[in-house]
Amino acid sequence: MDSSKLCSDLNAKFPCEGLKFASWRGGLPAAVISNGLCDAVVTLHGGHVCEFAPKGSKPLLWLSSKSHFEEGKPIRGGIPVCWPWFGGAQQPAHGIARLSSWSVKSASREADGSNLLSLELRSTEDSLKQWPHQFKVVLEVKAGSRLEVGLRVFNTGSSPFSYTGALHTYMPVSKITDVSVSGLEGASFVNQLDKASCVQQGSVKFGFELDRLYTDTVSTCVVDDPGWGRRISISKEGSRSTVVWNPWVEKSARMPDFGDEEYWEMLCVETANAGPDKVEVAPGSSHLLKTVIAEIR
Ligand code: TA6
Repeated sequence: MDSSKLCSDLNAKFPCEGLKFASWRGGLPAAVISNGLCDAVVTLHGGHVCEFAPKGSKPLLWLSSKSHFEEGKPIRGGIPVCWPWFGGAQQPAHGIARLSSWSVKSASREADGSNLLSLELRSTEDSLKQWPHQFKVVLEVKAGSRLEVGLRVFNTGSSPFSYTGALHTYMPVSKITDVSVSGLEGASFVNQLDKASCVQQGSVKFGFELDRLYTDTVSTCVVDDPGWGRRISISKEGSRSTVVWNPWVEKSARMPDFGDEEYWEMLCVETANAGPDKVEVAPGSSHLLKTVIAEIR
């Protein structure tokens, strides 16, 4: 269906103050939110929270200037939904959810002035060929003075399944070598570049390719950005692993949808179920992975 026709049908079906469906970048149908507390954009492609900025603040999410905005390709930035696998060991990398077209389940304005949007993805004959399990996944986005994103995975089949995944959050920073990430002090991590097992000493600092899977941690992380005089907290539920990533020089140059110099202005702190933090869901049960991103005032 043509994007503008779909959006007008969605606006008729889900009338909602502060939230309108519209054709966004690349013509992708998206929920465009502007509710006095924040501005945000969520595309149906990938169930992808692309933009979020509290009113009067710089954005808390980062998008590459080189990102694709088309079916079949992941969006580079925002919060990619990595599911039902995390990483590139299986193709497509980071799973099928971020390449799928999600449907709208509900849209509402909450009493606190925020907007609540629920998107849904269900198993299909095609998805069963890529991942042989029946599922329903609901992405719940609460956009207000802070951003809450929950990924609830339901097992709608008759046998247990297990998966890995992440809410792969990209955030803007003033200058990567001037910022740090706290909250992971003393946590064990696997360096994804050489698979070495390490323990985090002090806060995480940047100045080289950094790709770390922190295991057995439920901590809230804080990005401390003195250049912009701000701190961003990333708290979580349903997750015992956190991934921190900055591609630095060579990896940036290898990614066609990432500017060669963009590593200076971004980092990822990802709320994950990755590595040993694999999730098993029994038939009829569900698991919630949730991240809350807020500016610390
Ligand atoms: O979360 C870090 C990571 O796994 C990196 O290894 C890098 O591959 C990044 O994800 C982006 O993956 P993508 O498939 O989106 O290019």
